[in-house]
Amino acid sequence: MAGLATSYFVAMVMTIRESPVVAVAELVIRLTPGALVERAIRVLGHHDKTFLVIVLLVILGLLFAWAGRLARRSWWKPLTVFAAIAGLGLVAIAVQYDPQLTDVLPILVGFVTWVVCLSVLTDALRSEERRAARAAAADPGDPGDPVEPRRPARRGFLLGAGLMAVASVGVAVLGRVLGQGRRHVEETRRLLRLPGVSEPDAPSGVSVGLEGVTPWRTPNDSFYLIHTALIPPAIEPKDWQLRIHGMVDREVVLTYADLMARRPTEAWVTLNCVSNPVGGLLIGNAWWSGVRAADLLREAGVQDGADAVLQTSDDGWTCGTPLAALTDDRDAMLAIAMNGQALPIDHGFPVRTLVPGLYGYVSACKWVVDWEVSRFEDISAYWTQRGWGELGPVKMSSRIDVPRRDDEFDAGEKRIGGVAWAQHTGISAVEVSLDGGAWQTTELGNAETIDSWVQWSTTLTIEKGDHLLRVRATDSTGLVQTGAEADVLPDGATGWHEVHFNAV
Ligand SMILES: Nc1nc2c(c(=O)[nH]1)N[C@H]1C(S)=C(S)[C@@H](COP(=O)(O)O)O[C@H]1N2
Ligand SMILES: [Mo]
Repeated sequence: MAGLATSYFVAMVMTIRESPVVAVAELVIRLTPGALVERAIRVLGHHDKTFLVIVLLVILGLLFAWAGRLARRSWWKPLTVFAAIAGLGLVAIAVQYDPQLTDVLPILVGFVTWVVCLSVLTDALRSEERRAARAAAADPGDPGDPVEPRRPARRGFLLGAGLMAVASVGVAVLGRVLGQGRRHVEETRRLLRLPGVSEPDAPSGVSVGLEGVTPWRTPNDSFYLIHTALIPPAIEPKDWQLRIHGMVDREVVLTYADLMARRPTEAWVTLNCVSNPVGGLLIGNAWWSGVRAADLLREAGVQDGADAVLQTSDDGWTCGTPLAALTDDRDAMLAIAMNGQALPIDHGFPVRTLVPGLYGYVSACKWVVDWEVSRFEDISAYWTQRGWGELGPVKMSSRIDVPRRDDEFDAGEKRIGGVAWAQHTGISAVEVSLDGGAWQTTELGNAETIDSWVQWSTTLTIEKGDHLLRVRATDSTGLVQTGAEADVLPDGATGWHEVHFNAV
């Protein structure tokens, strides 16, 4: 019970999913022949899932009882039973729609709870059993029935089990109460209609049409996620406010309704993480809709001498953003939508900041609630306190998506491709070099804006054997991407992405 309760708690509080037991019920429904499911629905109406969950709980209860009996003689046999149950839960979670890494947490926490509670409750009893067995072996006249455990051990067990039962109910009820807020926010988010927010398809010509090259537009559910908060804040739009204060003439307080009432500014923008290694995947491109930061700051009246805005998230995370990047013509925004949908909770619902050309850690504050106009010398922010650079402009880079590392394919003509970005400057060329040979130009997909990545591709004739492919970009000012390797710390990686592959 305790393990079910803690896993339910974690699922309720940290995710927007049901408990793992429900995932197993859904798996059972999926694996049941359609005709049988239909008949069950006819008999049970729409309580079929509830019914199935109750059946599962009864089965679990029997398995737990059996594991408890096994615990009399062995510590590892019951653990195997629990591990098998947890394994089933993992399978059920892995096959559900859009599984996330955090969805595994309820299972882990539940399993650890089982291990700990089982050992706390049964260790003393097991040594009693062994004592009784020894006594029986020493005295052949003894009928061999297990002796009643000594009273302290028994009393301890009953007390422990009782406490755990009470705590389990408490944990489950608490999870339900806390989880409801989060689910309500998700429901509100799903039903939001945002006036003026559009949902365009990727513009024509941006794709080079090569399978294996990352899609030009990154869908919300596969967009990379980075945040320090263990549990992303769930904020009702009606409770959200942004306070703009500090070195301003007039303090401004904005509500979500205020943002919705303004005509949104919209743009394709690529978001980069400073921790993205050369060739890495911590980058995505989306259609963002929101309100121009420059307009808001003008309304507040920024005072002379200010050069930074200290942004604070509802979760306490902070970042210092260069004021110039928020007020120049790049249309930095308070974003409310991503690819035409209200921001997903994990991506900062209801409101986050988005600044083309700056790494996320200095600019893209999710669940943003406070802007303090200030000076860099007077502020310190989450990552800059930890040794990361203050300004955080995105460095030009390029990546090979096809072929993948250690791919093997037939020698001959081979189409290759990938992506490149020089955010807020623009890419003018992408070149590749095979086995250290001369740099050859590639064809670029349409560059819809200088703030998004571009796709590149070309066809190479490849001979049998091992090969090394390198890529480098040139930006619109003529600057060629450096091959000098730098680590992601303190302000972003540099170097050429290279891929080994084999032609047969
Ligand atoms: N509140 C908050 N906002 C944050 C962060 C964070 O840890 N907390 N991480 C930042 C970093 S380092 C990046 S790269 C981007 C990632 O945004 P995404 O998770 O929507 O892709 O968010 C930024 N905004
Ligand atoms: Mo990041």
